[in-house]
Amino acid sequence: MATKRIVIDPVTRIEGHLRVEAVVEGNKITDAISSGTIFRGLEIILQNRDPRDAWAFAQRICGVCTHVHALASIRAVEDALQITIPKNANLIRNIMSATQDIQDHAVHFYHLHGFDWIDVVSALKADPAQTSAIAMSISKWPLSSTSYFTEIQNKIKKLVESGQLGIFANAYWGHPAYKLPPEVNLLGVAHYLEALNWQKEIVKIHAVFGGKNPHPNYTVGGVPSAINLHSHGVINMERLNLVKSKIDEAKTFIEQVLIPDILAIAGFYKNELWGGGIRNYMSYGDYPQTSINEPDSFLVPRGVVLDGDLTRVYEVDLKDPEQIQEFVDHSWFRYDNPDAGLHPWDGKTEPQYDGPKPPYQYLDENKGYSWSKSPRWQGKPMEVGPLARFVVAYAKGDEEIRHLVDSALQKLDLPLEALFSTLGRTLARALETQHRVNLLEKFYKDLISNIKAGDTATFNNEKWNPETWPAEAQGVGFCEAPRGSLGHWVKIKDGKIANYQAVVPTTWNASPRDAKKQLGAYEASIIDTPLANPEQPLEVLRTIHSFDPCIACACHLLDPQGHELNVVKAY
Ligand code: NFE
Ligand code: MG
Repeated sequence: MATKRIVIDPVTRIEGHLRVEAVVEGNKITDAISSGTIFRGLEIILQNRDPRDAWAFAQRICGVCTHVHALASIRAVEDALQITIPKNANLIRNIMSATQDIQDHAVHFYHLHGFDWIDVVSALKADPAQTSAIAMSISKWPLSSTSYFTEIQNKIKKLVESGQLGIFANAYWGHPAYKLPPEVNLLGVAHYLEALNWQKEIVKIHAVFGGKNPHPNYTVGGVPSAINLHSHGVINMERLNLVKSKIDEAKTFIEQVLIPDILAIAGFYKNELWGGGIRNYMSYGDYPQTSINEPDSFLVPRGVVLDGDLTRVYEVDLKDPEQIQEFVDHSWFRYDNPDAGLHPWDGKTEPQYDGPKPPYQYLDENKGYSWSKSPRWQGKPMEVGPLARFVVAYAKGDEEIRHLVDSALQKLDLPLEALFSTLGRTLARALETQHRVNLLEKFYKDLISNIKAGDTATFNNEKWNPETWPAEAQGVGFCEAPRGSLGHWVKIKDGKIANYQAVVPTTWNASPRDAKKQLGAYEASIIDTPLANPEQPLEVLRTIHSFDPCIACACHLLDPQGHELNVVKAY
């Protein structure tokens, strides 16, 4: 059968530059490569700096997951220097993380991924009265009248008639793989616009505790937020009440808009259960109730599930040199031994581009083809992210996750196996917002009762002076970022950073092949995907987007020449 090679470059509605090439036989994908096409070098920039400053540089790895790199960085330094943090600091960090997850997931669902499923142009054909009836049948969200949806439809009409689609440009409108009736498409567009407004409200929680968003402030030893309930200029009762009001708003939005939407939309796509890929899932775990050093206290559990087998969960040890390693034999980096993996404490960032000279037609999968490395756990490729966290938690018997998953699948009349798919990944991310808003309520309550009991400490300065540090130390800091397991490994020597490596969620998922030719999670996930129209590979975009790619994070490495790759091509 004749084969074709499709190139999508750049994949849009993501952060950064991702290129995907897929080999198509007939209308099925038989091979794929995923390439991160930017280099920035943040790990090099961190060398020789004061470890207490590392978070501020590391945080600039990304502007989407704006807080997690700061958190992983300070946790790494605290691990190296054995610094413990006050209870309030742990609670506030958990509140910051849950806030980040909710905002990032909602933006992904509506703004980065929604239009893979919702056809804006079809919404013009909708009967607003029917949209209103559907909206009222699935939710008590007040913005649901016929006149409201008519107004939204008129807005879209004006845009389409102007010929300038603006935020709605660059999509395969009218593609046969769109399955929603016009009325549900109209509902989706309305909520796209509402979510755009709402997402800026939830991040005010970051501004309260971290001064601003994106990139809230942090500090090694705690959080930089002084608490005094009766004082101006610090965290007081008025600020905490604002936080509570944003948590309440988020809960209403998630329960009345986001969750009903995902269930309604998934109902029309539930027969499309491809996109599972490697079915190895990993979570480092996060949301410690006591300390990050006590994984048993994590409210998002740690573990690995292999090949979708929910009967067994493997332990993960981030300090074991055999467990987590990065390979570069298909990346544009140099190791002394190109086939060996390096644990991040001994990791190297030495760029060595040996790809084709731009402009080029195709990359060569037998050579280097990405600025992303290939991380592996025990030599195996892993998927990380909301679905991975859900699979691990489900396998470990986490009751809340089991309830969330079982009730959603029951409503959709789908078996558990359906989770291992593009749809399952998108469903898990949406359901995770419900889990996180429940956590937000809990952490907020715990914070208030701890403060009311008289504990206002937020910072531990015992080891602030570098003279108290050992001559050499090493640590690892981790968290569960919106896109998955994130780790920063630091080595400190004579008060300065001697080595720094970040292995981020998108590096796991977007990774190229390794020395054993095992595909990364994106690559494996699109194999066997049927394409309705290979000239318009919407199904590929759906699956790749379902991971919520962030190439700025994955490559954390700028292309000094600024390669001209910003053309979407489909051969
Ligand atoms: Ni730039 Fe990130 C997240 C991290 S990478 S978005 O979430 O870490 O996947
Ligand atoms: Mg790295």
